[in-house]
Amino acid sequence: MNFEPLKNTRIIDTALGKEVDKIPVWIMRQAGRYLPEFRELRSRFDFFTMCQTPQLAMEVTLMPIKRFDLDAAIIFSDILVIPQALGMDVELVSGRGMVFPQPLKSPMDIDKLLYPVDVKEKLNYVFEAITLTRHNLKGEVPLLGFSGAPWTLMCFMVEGETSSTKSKAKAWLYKYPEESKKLLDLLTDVIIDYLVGQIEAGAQMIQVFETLAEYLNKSLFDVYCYNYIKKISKCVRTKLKEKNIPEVPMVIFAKGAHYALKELSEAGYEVVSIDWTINPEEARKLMNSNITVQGNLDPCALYASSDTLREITKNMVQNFGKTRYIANLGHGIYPDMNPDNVKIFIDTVHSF
Ligand code: 1CP
Repeated sequence: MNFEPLKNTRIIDTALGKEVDKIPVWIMRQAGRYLPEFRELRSRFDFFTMCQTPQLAMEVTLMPIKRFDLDAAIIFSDILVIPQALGMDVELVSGRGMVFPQPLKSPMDIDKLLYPVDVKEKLNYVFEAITLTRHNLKGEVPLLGFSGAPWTLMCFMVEGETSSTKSKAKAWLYKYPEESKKLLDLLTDVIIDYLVGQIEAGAQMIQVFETLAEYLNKSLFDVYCYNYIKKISKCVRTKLKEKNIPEVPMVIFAKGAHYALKELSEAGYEVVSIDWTINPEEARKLMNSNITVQGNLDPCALYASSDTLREITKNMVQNFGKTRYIANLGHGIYPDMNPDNVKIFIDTVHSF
């Protein structure tokens, strides 16, 4: 595909445990609603139309790169494109968030999913967006791909709508353990093909979002989360080898899974991303030392005054230590945050 050579390799090098000149930094949800230029474009197009139109997805991906000294771009898309590829309707409804008009109401609904699915065909628009974006990045920074992890996707597919307890999805784990595993297995297989497709299309690093791990405990995590995220890292690498495509570093973000940090550091990912509720030093102690850690500024620290934000960011970097560390927020940035503070955060990280 003849992409230009990568000029900024900080984030890749750090993921692989190599020394770098400056601490790399990117921001979860950096390509979204807090940017006026995004809101302008979004006022003219439906959200999923934007995801499905490679030219628009590319433009949004580049927006934060044009503004800030970021060390990575992340492809503009959403984790819910997988349920869509499986035949489910998903709508972004103003004031309600993501809505599935027909969620999975009982395990019998699993058979209604369009599975097996030809990921190459159904999600080709994401692959095209990745290739187009790689060309337009001209090697400035690496391009990250991503996917939701099985439990998080299952949660959305069963809940159908924002819920504070996730009790419908959790009820499945207690009432229908075997059927839940069937669904998680199916999602795992789709995710593996989806990630391999993204890497084939030009993604240079991959993040797996298990955002809803915080609703599990260790025993549920062991059965309904861990095996699947391990299978993803293992099978993605095996499939890449079979296709003679070089491996890329992989990041796992299992939000709230402090009860399983050691296991996460042994799940076959180069990087473990941690949320803001755990102290970096503590987290490192719990994990294998050969892992790179990403995180973990409380997103709300971006509401602080410039001086306070600089102070908090400095403390965070010191707490992580400068090696095997990728700076980020502990979760995605919120729509009402000030882009000027994003700049302060990034520049403070780079000033070390
Ligand atoms: O205009 C709008 O309102 C759209 C807002 C928006 C955006 C910009 C949504 C709706 N998704 C996205 C993009 C997106 N989603 C990215 C793009 C790249 C980037 O990071 O800049 C990524 C990585 C995601 C991932 C994602 N989507 C996650 C996992 C990460 C996380 O933050 O926890 C989740 C849970 C979603 C679902 C989702 N997408 C959008 C909404 C409102 C939601 C949450 C729904 C809910 O919690 O009820």
